[in-house]
Amino acid sequence: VTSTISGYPRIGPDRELKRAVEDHWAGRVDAARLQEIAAGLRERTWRELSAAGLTTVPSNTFSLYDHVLDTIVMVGAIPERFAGLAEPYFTMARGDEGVAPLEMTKWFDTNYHYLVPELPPETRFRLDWSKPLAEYAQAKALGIETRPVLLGPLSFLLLAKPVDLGLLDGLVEVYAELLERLAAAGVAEVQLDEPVLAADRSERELAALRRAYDRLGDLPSRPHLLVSTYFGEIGPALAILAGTRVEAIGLDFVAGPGNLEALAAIGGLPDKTLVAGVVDGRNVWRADQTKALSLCAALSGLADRLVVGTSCSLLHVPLDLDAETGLDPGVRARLAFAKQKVAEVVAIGAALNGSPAPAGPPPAHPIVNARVRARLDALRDPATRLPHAQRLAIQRRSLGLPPLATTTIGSFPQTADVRHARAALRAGTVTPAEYDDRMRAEIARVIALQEEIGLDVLVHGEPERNDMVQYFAELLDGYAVTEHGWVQSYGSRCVRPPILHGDVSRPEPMTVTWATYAQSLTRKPVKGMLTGPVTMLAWSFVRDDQPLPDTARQVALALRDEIHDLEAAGIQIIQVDEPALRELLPLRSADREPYLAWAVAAFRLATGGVADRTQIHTHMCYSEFGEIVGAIGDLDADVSTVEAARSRMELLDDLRTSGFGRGIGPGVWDIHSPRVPSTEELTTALRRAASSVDATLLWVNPDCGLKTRDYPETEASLRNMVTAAQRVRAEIA
Ligand code: THG
Ligand code: ZN
Repeated sequence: VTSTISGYPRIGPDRELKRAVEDHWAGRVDAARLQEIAAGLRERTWRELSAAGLTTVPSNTFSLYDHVLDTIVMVGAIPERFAGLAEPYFTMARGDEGVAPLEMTKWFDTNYHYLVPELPPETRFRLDWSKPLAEYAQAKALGIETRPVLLGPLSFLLLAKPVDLGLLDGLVEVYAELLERLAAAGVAEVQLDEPVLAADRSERELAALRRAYDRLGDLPSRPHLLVSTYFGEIGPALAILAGTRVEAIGLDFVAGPGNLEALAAIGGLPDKTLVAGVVDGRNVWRADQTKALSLCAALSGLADRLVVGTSCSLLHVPLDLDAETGLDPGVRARLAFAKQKVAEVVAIGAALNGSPAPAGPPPAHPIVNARVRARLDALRDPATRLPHAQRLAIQRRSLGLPPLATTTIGSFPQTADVRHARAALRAGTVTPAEYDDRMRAEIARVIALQEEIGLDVLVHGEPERNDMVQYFAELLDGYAVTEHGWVQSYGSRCVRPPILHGDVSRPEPMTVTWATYAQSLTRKPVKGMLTGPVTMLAWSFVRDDQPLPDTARQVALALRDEIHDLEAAGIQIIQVDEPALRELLPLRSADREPYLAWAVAAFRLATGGVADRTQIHTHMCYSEFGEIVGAIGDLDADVSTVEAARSRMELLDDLRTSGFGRGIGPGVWDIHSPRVPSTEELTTALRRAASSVDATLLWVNPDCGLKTRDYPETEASLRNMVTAAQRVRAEIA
C-alpha cells in the first residue's frame, strides 16, 4: 500500500504568491522575479511532501492564478481578443482597458472560483506543453519524481461555455500528444482530474467519457493514467472507467461514501489501482485513522492495488495548523490542516503495511449548549407572520416609502482610515473606546452622505466589519477564527474561513449598538444588516459530527435573537444576506430538494418571528436567479435584492414567469468595476425593470455591497442612481 495526495495549497505559508502576483500587477516585480518566487514555492512544497513520506508527490498543481486558466493555455484555447497581448494570461483573468476578462465562476460546491473557458464551435486546440513539462523537470532536478496532475478533457469541456461535445475528439488528441511527450520526458504516471463525474451526467456525456479514455488508454507510449474524481459519488461513470485501459481510478470516500458500494457492485477493480480518498480534503477535522484504516482494509479487497489518499486536492484547506498559536487547545486538538493531513495519509498507509498502529480517534468534545438545544426542540412554529401581500400593505403604511425606493446593499467603501483603526485595535495601540469613537464618526459621515444624496433607506455602512462571516464568527460562541488559515478564493484573493466547532449561541447582541446609533442620526429608516444561516455555514469550516441542517438551525436561532433585539430597538427594516444560497446547491439533482428545504427553513427560523410591520430584506449574489427563484420566494422575505447588472433581461423574465409578487431590487449597476454608470443608462435599466415589475414592488439599488469600491465613484454612481429613480418615478406617476 502506498500513499499520495491529489493537490496542495499554492499560496505559500505567508501568502507569498498573493504578494508576488499583486506586486507584479503593480509593476513592482518583473515576470522573471515572479517566476523565481513561484519556483521557490513549488520547491518548498515538493520537499515538504517528499520529506513527509508520501510515496508519490503531485506536480503541476501549482498555478499563478487558476488551474483551469492554465489548462486553457495548455490546450491552446486562448480567445482571439487576448492574442498578441503582452500578458494574455493575467489579462484573461482580470481584463484590461477595452478587453473583457473571462467569466469567473465557482468550482463545484467549493469556495474556489475558476475562469470559464470560452470555446466557440470553430475552436481548434493546439498543445502548449510547457507548464506541465517544466514543473516535472524542476522537481526531477531536485531529485523528486512527481506525478503531473491535469484537468481531464471531459471536465475541461463541460466547464466551458458553451458546452460543445463536438470538440471532444480534437481536444483528446491534444491530451494524447501531451501524454506522449510526458512519457518521453520520463513521466511514469499522470493524474487526470474528472470532477464533473460527481454531478449528474447524460448518456451522451458518459459516451464521451468512454470515447476519451478508450483513446487515451490505447496510446502505445504513454505514462500510466490515474483518473481522479472527487466531490461526490461517481455513479455510472465508474463502470465505464473500469472498462477502459487506465491503470488507476481515484474515488472520494468522504463526500461520496456510496462509492464503496458502487465499487463492490461492479466487482471491484481487479486489474486496476484504487486511489482511495479517505482523508477529508475539504474540511479541517483530524481524521479518525482507525475508521479510515478499516475502510481501507475493506477497499483493498476491491482492487488490484490500493493507494491511500485525500478525498480531493488540499487546495481547499489552510496550509499548516502549527502556525495557529491562538486557538483554544481543545479545538486545536481536533484539527488538521493540509500539512497535518499529509501526515495522516502517510500514517494510514504505514498502518496498512503493518507498522505502528494508527493514532486513535480525535477527541470529541464539541461545546454542548443544552439551552440552545432545548429551545430548538421547543420551537414549533417559527414563522408566524401574515401572508406577504398583507404584510406589504402594513409596511407600506408604516414605512411611507415612495415607489422605486432607493437603497444600498449594506457596506460602504472601507477607507484606509477605517482599516487602520481596526488594525490598531488588534495591535492594542488604540483603546476599544477610541476605536468605538472612530467607528461612530465614520457611521455619522456615511449617514450624512446618504441623506445628502437622497437615498430612501439608509445603512450604517459596516465600517466595523472586515469579512462579514469572520465578523459574526468572532461574536458567536461555538466558532473559532484563525490567524493564518488562508484559503485561495480566486486568483490572488484569499479568505480565512472561521471554524464552526460546537453548538452555536449568541452571548450578547452583535449589531444593535451600531444600528441604533445610525438610526439615531436620521429620520429615514436604517436597515439592520446580518448574514444568513446558510452563508454562515457555506463560508466556514463546519463540524461534521451532526447533520448540517441541525447546525444551520443553531445559527438561525442566534440570528433570530439578534433580529428580535434589533426590532425591539426600533429598527424597522432588517436585511439578512444569503449570497451563498445557490453555492451549497448539491451537485446531484436528487439531493437539491432536501437541501433547499432545510436552507429555506433555517432562513425562516431566523426571520419568521418578527412583527408584520418589520420588513425583512435579503440579498443574493453570485446566483443564477432562475435556478432558485422558487426557493427565493419560499424564504418569505419581503424584499430581495439580487445581482443582475450583468444579466438583467434574464432576471426580469424569470420574475415575470414565476409571478414573484414580492419586493425585488435587481441591481442596476455592477459594483465589481469602478466605472460610473450614467443617469441615462440607469434610467433605461429602471424603465425596463418597471415595465416587468409593479413599481411598488421595485427597489432601486446597486448590485452588491460597496466595500471594495472607492468614494469618488461610489458617490457619483449613487447620485446618478437617485436621479434616475426620481425620473422614472415621475414618468410612472
Ligand atoms: N467572504 C467569505 N467568503 C466568500 C466571500 C466573502 N466567498 C465567496 C466570495 N465572497 C469570494 N470573494 C472574495 C472577494 C474578496 C476577497 C476574497 C474573496 C478578498 N480577500 C482579501 C485578500 O485576499 O486580499 C483578504 C480579506 C481579509 O483581509 O479578510 O479581497 O465575501 N468569507
Ligand atoms: Zn452581493
